[in-house]
Parts: sequence; C-alpha cells; structure tokens
Amino acid sequence: MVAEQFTGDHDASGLRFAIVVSRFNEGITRKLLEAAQQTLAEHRATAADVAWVPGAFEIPVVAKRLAQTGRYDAVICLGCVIKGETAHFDYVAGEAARGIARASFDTGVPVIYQVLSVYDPTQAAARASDRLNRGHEGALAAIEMARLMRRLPA
Ligand code: INI
Repeated sequence: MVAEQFTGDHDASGLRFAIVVSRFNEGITRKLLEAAQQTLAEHRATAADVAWVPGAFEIPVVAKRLAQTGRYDAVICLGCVIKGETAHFDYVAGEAARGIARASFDTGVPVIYQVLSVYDPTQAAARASDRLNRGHEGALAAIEMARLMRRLPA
C-alpha cells in the first residue's frame, strides 16, 4: 500500500487572493505587485484585492486581518527593505518576517513572504525586474499553497 502524497499545483481558477504591499521603496514594490498580479491572472485567479501599507513593518497586522476574514485562499506580502546606515533595517526586516509567519500560523491561511531584504538598491532592482521578479514567485507560491491546503485532510 502506498502512503498518500499531498501536493499543490498552479491552477488558480476559482481561488481568491489578497496582496499586502508596502509603499516604502515604491519604485520596487510596485514592480513586485505588477508581476504578482500578472502571474495570478495567467493562472486564472480572480483579481486579487490589494491593501497598501506605509512600510514593511506594517505588513503583518494587515495580512493577519485579511487572512482572518476567511475570504482568501492565501495572502501575498510584498515589500522592500534596504539596509541603511543604522540598525533600523534589522528591526524592520526581522519584524516583518516574524509577523508574516505568525499571521500564517495564527490563522491557518498561507501568508506568503516576499519582502526583499537587501543591502543596496541594485540588489532590489535585480529582484524586481522583467527577467527575475520575486512578485512572480510569490504569486506561484500562493497558488501552490492554496491548492495544497484544499487537498490536505480536514
Ligand atoms: N520600511 C520599508 O518597507 N523598507 C525600508 O527599507 C525601511 N527603512 O529602511 O526604514 C522601512 N521603514 C519604515 C517602516 O517599515 C515603518 O513604516 C515605520 O517604521 C513606521 O512604523
């Protein structure tokens, strides 16, 4: 007898997503958003609801609130933290990551982490380009997780 294997796939038809995106470093985060929206559309998802927050630090509370509504199969978090000359970067990036993980654990809804944490603007641009874009990867992860969650035993 073969044990069951649970996997997701990338068919997003009928799935609903929310995206939380931060305005800080908006030149980058808008590109992440556009790539995520395009990828969701290519995989036949319903158009995602979008919530804008001031910075990455504010993403978790909004992600958790959206996940709690029960309206979404997954929530995608997009942001960009760039290291400056102080320790601020470490706190913002660390709390964003921790809070996003907690929003997912607390609600049981997949909450996808695509907050860039980089050392300079060049690294950020390289991850939000037409060639490589973490928004695209975030959307694919959200679809796969949403499909997997539907297949897992209740
Ligand atoms: N927020 C970011 O999203 N990216 C950053 O690079 C950043 N830096 O460097 O300061 C940043 N700070 C703002 C922070 O997220 C909060 O909005 C702010 O501290 C108010 O709570």
